[in-house]
Amino acid sequence: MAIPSIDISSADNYPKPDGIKFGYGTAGFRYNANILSSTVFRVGVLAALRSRYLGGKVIGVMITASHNPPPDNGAKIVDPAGDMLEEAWETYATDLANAATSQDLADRVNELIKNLNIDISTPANVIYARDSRESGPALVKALEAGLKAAHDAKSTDYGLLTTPQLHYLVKSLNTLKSANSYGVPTEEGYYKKLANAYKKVLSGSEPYSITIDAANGIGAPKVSELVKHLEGTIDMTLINGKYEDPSLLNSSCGADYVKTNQRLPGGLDADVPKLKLFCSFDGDADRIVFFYIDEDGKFRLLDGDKIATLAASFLKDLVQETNSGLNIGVVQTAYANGSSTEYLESVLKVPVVCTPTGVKHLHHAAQQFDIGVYFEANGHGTVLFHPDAVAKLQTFQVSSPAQKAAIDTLLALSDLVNQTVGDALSDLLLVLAILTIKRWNPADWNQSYTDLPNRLLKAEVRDRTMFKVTNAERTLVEPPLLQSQIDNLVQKYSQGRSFVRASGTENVVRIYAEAVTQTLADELGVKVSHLLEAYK
Ligand code: G16
Repeated sequence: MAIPSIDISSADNYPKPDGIKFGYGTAGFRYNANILSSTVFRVGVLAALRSRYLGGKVIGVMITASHNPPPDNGAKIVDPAGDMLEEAWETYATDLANAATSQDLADRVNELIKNLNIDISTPANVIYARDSRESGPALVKALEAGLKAAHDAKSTDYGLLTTPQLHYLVKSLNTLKSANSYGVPTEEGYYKKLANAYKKVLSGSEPYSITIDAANGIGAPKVSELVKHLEGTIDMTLINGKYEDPSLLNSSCGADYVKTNQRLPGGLDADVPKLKLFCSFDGDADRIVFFYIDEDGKFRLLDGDKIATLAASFLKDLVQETNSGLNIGVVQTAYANGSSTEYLESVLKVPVVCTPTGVKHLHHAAQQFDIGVYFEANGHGTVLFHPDAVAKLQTFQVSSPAQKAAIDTLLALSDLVNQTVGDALSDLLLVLAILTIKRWNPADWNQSYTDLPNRLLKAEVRDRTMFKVTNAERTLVEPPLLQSQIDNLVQKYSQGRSFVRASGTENVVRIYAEAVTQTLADELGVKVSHLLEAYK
């Protein structure tokens, strides 16, 4: 039987800009919004094909550029389980985004339909949402045009959401009325699930006090909504909550700013109380980092590594209490501070896996454990509870009240964390729950290990695609000789470590350096970045 082709002549309204090669990067397409509409149209077409290919499962599309500055935007596709798009399909996305003309695009689409044997009469189902960027509404129009062109895919606009909320909805819709239903597939259902789990974990405890820097992004109204459902179990103050003014997004505030600059975000008084807990979200609230001012008045960062170690240590104690034999592992990237890895392996005795940057890589590695904790140092991460591990806990024959309490807490935590992707709101509650139970202030949390001083820098180069890496991004294979030049520098520094990799979200190359003192880490970072001047 001949496979019917589809007509996407409306792509003419969204011509591809000349001279640009689009790539599906670390977290989807991410560019200046002015050049993105052709790509977003094609993302609509591909999302509809992906849904049909999977028999009509719900696929998500998020219009966001997360931590990037206000003029940027992006699009990423969410797979039915709420995780990131399967890697083979990233290649198809890049291929469609680079079709030069509408005819070329139609040919590539029809070829994909043929090669993958996609039945285009299968109803497609795509849901989408956007962050608070000014360019969002226009890009949503381009997406809708792409969905319509792809044989009128059924689609639902969820308006303004955080990225993790869209991931939650995709998974909840696909598991609706099934034995492993993930949650009620509404925004309200999301808040209720998190709030109920938090209240269960912390019944009767004093509310923890926290000030949240929402990066002037969509996390601001959404965390306020969540707090209403928490009914006084959290004492929250919000700063940088002006999401209605998109020009302020991520500007001198937010998780990326605080992590990279290792300083307080704008919007705080100079006279910040000591030992009080703060946190920063990024622009679409899929990342979170915490911080405080210590007794000597020094800024202290509690980043993704500190969240991972806090969670792993707490979960390990609980698992031991259950006597269930479940295993726990932690997944990190090359950006993980050397001290955190050392602490996990030597003190907590937890296995650590290192993957390339990007939640998609960490997520898959974490699925190999009964309980997999994954966090990038930048604060992007979550905890995965393997379905078999949850089933084991649910049916476990308990022999003591302590064992039962530990099992109940673990099960409540599996509801508290958004297991589809890193989620600033859910991670916030996870951390507050642990700190409350342990009765820890931020300094107690921070004392588990001392970060090796480090520096993160960016450099603009003429073509970042020439930087090819291996060994979970810790070693450059191209350009030739650059890695040996870096190695020569690193060996001169006590506890020195440095690597260079191309960003998959910004048009820069990132440089990470670590050494025994801050002065030396800064110096190593600057020297490595000087090596990159040859590639400008
Ligand atoms: C995205 C990814 C993260 C990654 C970050 C930076 O975060 O989801 O996994 O760490 O980009 O990636 P790169 O170094 O390749 O630019 P977000 O919060 O911007 O979506």
